[in-house]
Amino acid sequence: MAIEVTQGDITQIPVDAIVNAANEGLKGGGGVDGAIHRAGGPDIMKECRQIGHCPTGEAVITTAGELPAKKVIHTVGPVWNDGNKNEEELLANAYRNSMKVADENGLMSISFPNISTGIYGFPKEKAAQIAIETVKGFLNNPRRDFDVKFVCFDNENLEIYQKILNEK
Ligand code: AR6
Repeated sequence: MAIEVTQGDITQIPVDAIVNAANEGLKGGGGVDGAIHRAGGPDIMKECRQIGHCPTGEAVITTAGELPAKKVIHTVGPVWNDGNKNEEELLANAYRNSMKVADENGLMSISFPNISTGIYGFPKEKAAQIAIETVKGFLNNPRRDFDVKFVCFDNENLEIYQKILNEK
């Protein structure tokens, strides 16, 4: 088991599965979702349309199109409201269900963007704690041999992840 943090564009880093921070309609959008569809080409959207919908906290899988990956796992993080709308549990679900889909499909290396911390406004520090705890929990119980990369785009997230991972 390996967890690492790196900075960059998630569409450029080869792995088995790239996780997308999508919306419930799987309609594409800005942020990392836009970057994934742009770099991966139209086949990803074709499969998203066939699937149609993904509830917050769940995850679905499509082709990776032209991306350097076998599959894209689309998950939907929560929109941050005031913290009393179950946001923390829903974010944990998004990470856990993405890992579960990777596991079910035999995808052993997986990269995550910082789900919900862009347009959806989730506080970054809290989101990073949840992401790391949830992924570690999944990898340890039962023990599983995955390579997980947290791909940070902005410096703030990178520093937060480095701090948390170095502390533990
Ligand atoms: N590679 C890695 N991370 C990226 C990239 C990239 N190329 N581009 C942006 N990020 P966001 P959300 C980071 O807004 O908050 C979309 O419209 C970004 O800096 O992409 O979950 C969807 O369709 C931030 O840290 O996703 C949904 O409607 C992180 O990715 C909505 O946004 C997540 O920011 C989802 O919002």
